[in-house]
Amino acid sequence: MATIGSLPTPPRAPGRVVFLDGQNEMGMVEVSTEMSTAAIYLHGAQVTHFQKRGELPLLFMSQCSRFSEGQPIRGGVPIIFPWFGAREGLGQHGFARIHEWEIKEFAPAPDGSFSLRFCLPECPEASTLPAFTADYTVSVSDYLGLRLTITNRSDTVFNFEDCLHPYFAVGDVTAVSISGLARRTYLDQTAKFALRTEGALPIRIASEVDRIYLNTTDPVEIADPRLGRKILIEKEGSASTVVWNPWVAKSQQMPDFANDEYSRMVCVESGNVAPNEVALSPGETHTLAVRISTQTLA
Ligand code: TA6
Repeated sequence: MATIGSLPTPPRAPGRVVFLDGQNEMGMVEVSTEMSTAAIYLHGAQVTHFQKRGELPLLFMSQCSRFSEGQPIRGGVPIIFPWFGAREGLGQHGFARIHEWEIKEFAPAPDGSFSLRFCLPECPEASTLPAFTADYTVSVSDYLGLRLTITNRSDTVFNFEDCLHPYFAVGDVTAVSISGLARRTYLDQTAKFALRTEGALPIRIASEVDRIYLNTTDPVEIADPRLGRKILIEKEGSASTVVWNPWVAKSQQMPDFANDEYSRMVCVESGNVAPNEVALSPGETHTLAVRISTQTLA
């Protein structure tokens, strides 16, 4: 893999990797290949754009998103680590998504795709945790590949939650159906984490949905008849899947999200949450891998 310092110019590959200032002069990388384009902010190592050539963008980005220190970007794929949800006196969803990651390597592949590796530098919030390293690899191809690798560098067990939290762009959320979670049990965050069981039919969205499906390693598919596409989310190293749409009331409570944007997005997230949290032994490594691809909806 090439390293940034060793290449005076972007690699002579069919595609291009360009480093530039994005919104609010935040550092970002734009990747273009023959198959797709992508954009990744160093802030949170957050993929904010992915688009296969000839298709509409895969990911939703709020028009009201903040791009500022200490604030998460509202859209794309936030990295949720080392905890999911609220923690007394601490930020929602951990701190990985509000710090600037370092880009360590990028490499073109013979098939014209690119992979870029980021790492999370030392940060104050980590001082109370067992020593760890966090690496994140993004593969830009005719699919979007994401791999979050956590290594326990301490001599104690490191318990953490992780979740890759993509906001998918959809034509009309009330028209999509989500399959792959039939009969799974879930924690219903709209009902004080009540434990419920999903039915046999694909999930439809007609109100706020905020569900942590447990003990599921299956792929999930979003069928979007408005945009005429299916989004397939395959995963490894993940026992939880989260499905979220804020619907009307929650949208109005989010300052970095427009009131009507709920109809154009849905989150299907892959991770290890709540009882599925990871207990990583000293010296061990855990990888959460997600592969997101699209097909035309026949
Ligand atoms: O996606 C599940 C969830 O935990 C929802 O409850 C909602 O809070 C969402 O994450 C977004 O969280 P954020 O902190 O980015 O507003």
